[in-house]
Order: sequence, then C-alpha cells, then structure tokens
Amino acid sequence: MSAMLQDTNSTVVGAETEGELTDGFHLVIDALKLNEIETIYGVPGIPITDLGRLAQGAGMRVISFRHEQNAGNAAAIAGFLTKKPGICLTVSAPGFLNGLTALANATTNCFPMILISGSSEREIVDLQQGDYEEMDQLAIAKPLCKAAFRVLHAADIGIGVARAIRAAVSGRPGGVYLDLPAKLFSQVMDAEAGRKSLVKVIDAAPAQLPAPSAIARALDLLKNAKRPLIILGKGAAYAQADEDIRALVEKSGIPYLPMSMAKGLLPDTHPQSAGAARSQALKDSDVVVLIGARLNWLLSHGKGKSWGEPGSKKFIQIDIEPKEMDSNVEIAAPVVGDIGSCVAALLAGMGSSWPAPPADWVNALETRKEANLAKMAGRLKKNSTPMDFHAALGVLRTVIQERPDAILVNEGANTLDLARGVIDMYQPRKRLDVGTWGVMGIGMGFAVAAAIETGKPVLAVEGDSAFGFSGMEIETICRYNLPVCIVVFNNNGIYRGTDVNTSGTSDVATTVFVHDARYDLMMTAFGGVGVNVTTPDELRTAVDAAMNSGKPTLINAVIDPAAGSESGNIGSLNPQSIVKKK
Ligand code: ADP
Ligand code: TZD
Ligand code: MG
Repeated sequence: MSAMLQDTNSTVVGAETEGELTDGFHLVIDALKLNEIETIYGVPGIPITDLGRLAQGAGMRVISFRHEQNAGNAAAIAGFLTKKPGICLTVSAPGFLNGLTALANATTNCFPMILISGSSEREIVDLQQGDYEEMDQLAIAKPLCKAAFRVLHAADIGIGVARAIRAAVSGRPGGVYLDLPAKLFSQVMDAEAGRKSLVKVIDAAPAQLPAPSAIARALDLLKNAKRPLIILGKGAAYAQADEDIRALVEKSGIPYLPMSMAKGLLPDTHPQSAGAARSQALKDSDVVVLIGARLNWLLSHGKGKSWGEPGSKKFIQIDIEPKEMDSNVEIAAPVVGDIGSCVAALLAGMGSSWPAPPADWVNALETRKEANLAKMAGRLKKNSTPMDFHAALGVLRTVIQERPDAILVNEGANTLDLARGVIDMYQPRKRLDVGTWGVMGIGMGFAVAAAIETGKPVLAVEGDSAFGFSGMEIETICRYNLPVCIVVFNNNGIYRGTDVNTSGTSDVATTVFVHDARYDLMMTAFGGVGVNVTTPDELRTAVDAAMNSGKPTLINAVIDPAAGSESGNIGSLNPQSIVKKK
C-alpha cells in the first residue's frame, strides 16, 4: 500500500539557492535554526520524511530512532540538560501517539520539549472521512502538555515555532505540541516575505524576581530554625545556578538532601550532605527549604509518619510556579521566582555573617550518616556469586568516582533505588533517571541524548525489565557510534526472577523472564561490544574498557534472581491481595 502513496516532496528549491520562493519545509527548518535549535530527535515517514532530510541537509543534527517514545525521551532530557526545548519529530497518528508518552512525561517532570508532529488533512480529519493516519492530534495532545498549537499557513510558521519555544521554557518548563498538517509543508511563499515572517524569540525564559518581602519572610524563618534542612530538587539542577546554590548551602551551614536528579549539584561526599541520614533529616527537621522540589509522593506529600509529629514543620518553598505553593501542606514562606534570582536574593539578604545551625542538630545527622555509610560499605565489598545488587553497584560507584564527568542514566526498580543510594554523584546534571512518574523506558532515549548533547561518556544502569522498554535503540547507539556503556542488571525479571505461577499451568509467573538471557548478544548483532559478566571483577574490567574506549557496549551483569524486593524501595505503595483463593 505504501508504494501507492506518494511522500510529500518539496517542489521548491530552498530559499538559499533560488532566492525567490520558499516552502513550509524550509520555513520550519529556518525558524528552528534562527532560534539556535540544532538537533532533532525523531522517526521519519509521511509527511515529515523530507523535513528530516532537508534539516540534515541544512546542517542540523537529525537523530533517527527506532521508536518515537525513545526519540521523545531524548528530546525531553536534551531540554533538561540545555534549557533549550528538545525537539521530537513524528509522523501522524500512531507516530504522534508513540511520542505523546514522552511529551506527557516531560510536562510532568518540568522538562522543556516540543513534539512536532505531521498530521493529516484538516478537511478530511474534521469530517472524519478516513484520511491516511487520520486523528485529531491537537485535541488529544492538549490535556497532556503545557500548550498546543497548530499552524495552517506557511506565513505563520515563524510565529508558531516562536510560541512553542517560549511556552516550553518560560515559567515552569514543560512539553509543547506543535501540529503541522501535511499540506503546510508544500505551501509556497515568497522567500523574502518568508524570511521576514520568522521570529527570533527574545528572552525566551525571562528572569522572574522574587518580592523582597518574600525573601525577608523566608530569611526570618530560617534564621530562627533549630533544625533546618535544605532539599534540592531537579528544578534546582535545571536552573543552572550551581555556584549560587552551593554558596547558599555552604554559607548557611544547613544540612541538605538532594532529590534523585539533584544529586551532584554539590558532590554527594560534601560534609553537609544528609543523604545517608535522609529519614532522620525529614522526620526531625523543623524548617525545610525546598529549592525546585515539589512536595509530591516522592516527599510523602510533606506530611505523615516520615515527616514526624504533625505541625512540627514549617516550609520555605522556592519555585517558579506560584500555584505549587500550598499544594499539599501550608507553605509558611513562599518564594516565587526563578531559582537563580531567588537564591541570589537570599544570599544577598543573608549579609556577611549568618549564624551556623545548632551543633546538636548537625551532629545528630552526622552520627546517623556515618553509621549508615559504614553499614553500606560492608555490603558493597561482598564478593558473592551470583552477585547481589550491592556487589555490582560497589563497582559502578568506583567507576563514577573515577569519572565524575560521565553521565549516569538509571532505571529499574531495585536497580534504580539501590543505585541511587550507592552511586555518589559529583557534578550537576549527571544523574538522569525515571523522574516524577517512575516511568520505565527512558533509558536508551536519555542515553542517546546525553551523549549527543554533552559529548561525555554515558553509563546506563538498567534493570533487565527496564531495558526492554527501549532496548531496540542499541542499534541507534551503534549507528551513531555513541560512547554509551549499558549495564543490564539481569535478575531474570521484574523485581526478582524467582516468582512461581501458582495455577499449575506451564506459563511462567507474570514477573519472570527467560532465564539466563544474554542481552550482551543483542549488542554484538549491531557491531557493538557485548560482554557477559558474573563477578564484580569481571564487571569492573568490562566497564572500564567500555568507558575508556568509548565504544558502544552492553554488559550483561548476572544478578542473583532472589536478591531483589518487590517494587524496590516503594513496596509500601504496592497494594497486595490479602484474600487467599483456594
Ligand atoms: P524533584 O522530583 O527532584 O523533587 P520536582 O520535579 O518535583 O523535583 O520539582 C521541580 C520543581 O522545580 C517544579 O515545581 C518546577 O516548577 C520548579 N522549577 C523548574 N525550573 C525552575 C526554575 N528555573 N526556577 C524555579 N523553579 C523551577
Ligand atoms: N510500565 C511503565 C511505563 N513504567 C513502570 N514504572 C512500570 C510499567 C512498572 N514497573 C516499575 O515500576 S519497575 C518495573 C516495572 C515494569 C521493572 C522492574 O524490573 P527491572 O528492575 O528488571 O527493571 P529490578 O532490578 O529487577 O527490580
Ligand atoms: Mg530485573
């Protein structure tokens, strides 16, 4: 059937070559380039095949994936890493829907991205007459992103792209959908008029200064705290105000906790890090400063057992989104603005001397931290066969310690939760993971974009289930020869590989995979390096070789199938049947 369909080809020579006419294809590319967007992540097909082709021809980096969800995840994390919207380009209906999960996830995580999708003809879609890949994409995207726009006329491409960029990065960042119907691409207009129609966005994410009264209120509360705590979230990592955030933490002397993707904003080995005394820090603190972190499920909504006695806590919250305040509990001192401006204002307001937090509080956390770290050190050294999670993670902890500029991508359940605790991070925005939703499938998309956007080596630590969601992109990694080392923690399944089907039929249990699978052999199929390892020493040798060579590598790390626990660290969220049927 597809042979009978004609792809939409540009009938016009580019504006640069003839200087008279331009078309929708070229205007989209020119609009992106004018706004310094240089990379597109996507999957080709009708009606955007030529858009990718021409963008590549015009000097953009166009990275073709095997599935749109992975391209979308790549775009989203590119946005997080660069503060510029990452671009994902998809075909109509099914391609669009495949990209939509990533768009929704980006919005949930406050990552700026733009999903640009081709779509079918409006006249036919709106009358539901059955066009090729017919779907009312704009209506479907709208509730899942920050903003959604459709462009019908070539002359409006410039303003459409500009609106999409501004919507993605201003205020709370998030996902934007841009709908470009097939007919738009071949619309022709005068090249000079086309050039004039383009818009270079001025100050896309304007600084938002906090009110001086809000800063004074926050400092007043903080100064009188007996057991203050700072929590850094991924908004703080995104803001790229690294120096000032560090200065605020150090000048105040207050213990801090990094949320998962804020690890490394200050090195995890920093003396003020309370990461290893997290439970006690949350429970016993009296004034908590949230910097770019929401009081959502990841912080038990700011209340309940993990936060100690009801009413024992006062919150100072720094966030760009005013309606984030009081979302779960009362915020005693809301500081609304961008983190760079807010932290700078707090620093200025602290003056030249600031009282150190009470020593008994700092010492109590320090004692707990040392005890917990000592406990963990013993577990990391275990040399059991098969390896448990800690034995394998002890190796990867050293790898990152020795290569602090490498980027760590991490997903899974046990593989995620234990790696987060074990692997110290030393630099900002080096840990990329499942984020607010705890979504599986970000792995290979994040790994590709991390390598492309930063040029740094990437270590992707993946549960065997997690890896499967985006595993086909190892071909993409090999195709672009990216310095990505994937370590699959292979415990034969989801959480554990030891579950039993109680029905007596021959099907395996629902959480169990093929035993002793060799994920490494997948990598060799595409010319990458595949290694199977069963001991910490073998793991160490294989990861070192991969990180040193920069060659695409997949290491199948055999993990004891009985070592994990159901749902990793969040078993308490997992409803389980208490009714036993005969
Ligand atoms: P974590 O999961 O690490 O706790 P969240 O994703 O819950 O972090 O919170 C990130 C918060 O940071 C969001 O509420 C978002 O509005 C905020 N944010 C993102 N960028 C900025 C910025 N530049 N300035 C201020 N707040 C920001
Ligand atoms: N689907 C999606 C998109 N996201 C999810 N989070 C899940 C399903 C449910 N889920 C988890 O929350 S973790 C996980 C799934 C399927 C996989 C855990 O298995 P793993 O990790 O092999 O990746 P461990 O190390 O075996 O625990
Ligand atoms: Mg597993």
